[in-house]
Order: sequence, then C-alpha cells, then structure tokens
Amino acid sequence: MEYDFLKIEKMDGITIMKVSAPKSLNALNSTILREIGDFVDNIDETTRVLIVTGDGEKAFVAGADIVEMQNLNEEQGFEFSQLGARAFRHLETLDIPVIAAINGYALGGGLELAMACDIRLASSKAKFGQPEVGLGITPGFSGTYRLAKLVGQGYAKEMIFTCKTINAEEALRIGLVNAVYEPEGLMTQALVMAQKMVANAPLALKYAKECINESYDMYADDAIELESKNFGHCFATQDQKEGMTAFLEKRKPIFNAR
Ligand code: DAK
Repeated sequence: MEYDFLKIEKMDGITIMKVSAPKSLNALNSTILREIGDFVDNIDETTRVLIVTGDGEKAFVAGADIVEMQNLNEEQGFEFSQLGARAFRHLETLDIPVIAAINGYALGGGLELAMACDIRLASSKAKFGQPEVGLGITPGFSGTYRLAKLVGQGYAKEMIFTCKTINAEEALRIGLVNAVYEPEGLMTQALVMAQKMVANAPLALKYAKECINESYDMYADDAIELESKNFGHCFATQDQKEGMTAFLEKRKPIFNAR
C-alpha cells in the first residue's frame, strides 16, 4: 500500500517508518493512524528491527490531531481512541524489536506512540509531555497505562495532571528514554543499536520480547513458567543449534531470517 503520511526506508534487515505531516508537526489524524495500523499489520518478513521516527527537525509527533478531534462526539472519540490504541498495541506486540528515535516534540499521542516502542532514543532537543487534560480530554492511546508503567505512578500523575513538558535530560533521568544524543547523531545511533539486534537470533529475540512484555501483567509464577516455555522453544530452532555451534567453533553465528 502507498502511504500519504508515512515514509518507509529499508536497509539490511532494518526498516525505518517516518511519520510525515510537516504542516501539523506530524500530528496524528485518523488517516495516519490507519496507515500506521496497516503498516504494522503487514510488516514484511525481511524486517528484523523497526525504527519509528518523525519527519523534520522539530517534531517526532506533536500529538493527536487537535483539528480533527475538536468536533468529535462521544462515540467518535471512542472510535478514534480505538484506532490509535489498536495500532499502538500491535506495534508493541510485534515479534521484532522496535526503537523510537525521538527527534523533537513527543506530546500526547506522540509520546504514546514512542511508549509503544520497545526502546526510546532521544535527541537532546526532544520534549515530552501528556498535555491532554489541558485540552479537556484524557490521554487516549494508552498513555495512562504505559507512562505509569515506565516511570511510576507518582511521576506519571505529575506529568498528566500538570501537563508539564520535560526535556530529554529529565526524560533520561526518570527512565522514559534509554539514551540522549545530539540531533545529528540520533539516527546513526538508532541504526547502530538496530544492527546489534539484527546480528542476534530473531526467534530468541521474539521469545525474549514476549516474556518481558507479558510478564509485566502476570503473577511471578506464571511469568517464570512462560520464560521456561520460551526457553524450551528456542531448542526447537535452528538458531540455537547455529548459535551454540558457532560459539564452540569460535566463529560468528549466521542466523536465519525470522
Ligand atoms: N494537532 C493539530 N495541529 C497541530 C498539533 C496537533 N497536535 N500540534 C501542532 N499543530 C500545528 C499548529 O496548529 C501549527 O499549525 P498552523 O498554525 O501553522 O496552521 C503548526 O502545527 C505548527 O505549530 P506551532 O505554530 O504551534 O509551533 P510552535 O513551535 O509554536 O509550538 C508545539 C510547537 C508542539 C509546542 C505546539 O504546536 C503545541 O503545543 N501543539 C499541541 C501539542 C499538544 O497539545 N499535543 C497533544 C494533542 S492531544 C483520545 C485519543 C487520543 C488522544 C486523546 C484522547 N480519545 C479519542 C479518547 C490524544 C490526544 C493528544 O495527543
């Protein structure tokens, strides 16, 4: 499918998905949300790591599109929320690692998009916030859930209740992002991290991601059981044979595509 608001670039197992609506600082309208949903639903088998970023130097994504949301009624508000929530949940549960390269404003739905990714790398110019209650709404693409999960309820409530915007240094301090780079180095660093992941066994990555994602909402015994099951599944893969044989033969492993 051709996209109006997504730019897709592919290289050596890595795909970059760039949200591109420069006139509104990449704000998410329903067409963009549908396009993200479609892209994630149909991601091809050659993609081993996905990088999500925003077009331009100013914004990752400056939120959901306020122009479109302005006149929604209750039912349409629910549908709009579901569109984003569904696409972001599928992104979060993709069986490959997803890195957000946050190049500027990540506000509202933009921060929610970044939080649906596995890892967040930020430009030193990035700014983060959930300004929804100042617009008369709650975060609608799972921000209340994921922000509290990432930074703890206290700080999440402070950000959401006060609409405070924080800079990259503060985001790093509270664990919202993994690392901060100068703007010109951000994509290079995202690619370096992605290449390290591409070099590892795809099915083992998939099982490890599933364990980390699922175990958050499980009892300890269930989480430990899931890890044992997935550990066992690895021994049915060619990648396990190759990984261990390569180690013993003192060479680099060559892993199968996923
Ligand atoms: N929506 C639509 N247009 C936006 C936008 C947005 N979120 N953010 C920026 N723009 C547009 C501006 O209106 C402006 O358009 P023109 O005037 O040029 O036509 C253009 O982008 C450039 O923005 P500024 O002129 O304002 O640029 P500044 O550098 O002065 O300021 C800013 C940059 C990012 C600080 C500022 O634009 C800003 O505060 N933007 C709004 C940020 C925001 O509040 N984002 C959160 C949106 S609410 C739900 C579903 C989803 C959500 C909630 C509920 N359900 C249905 C339950 C999620 C909600 C949100 O994400």
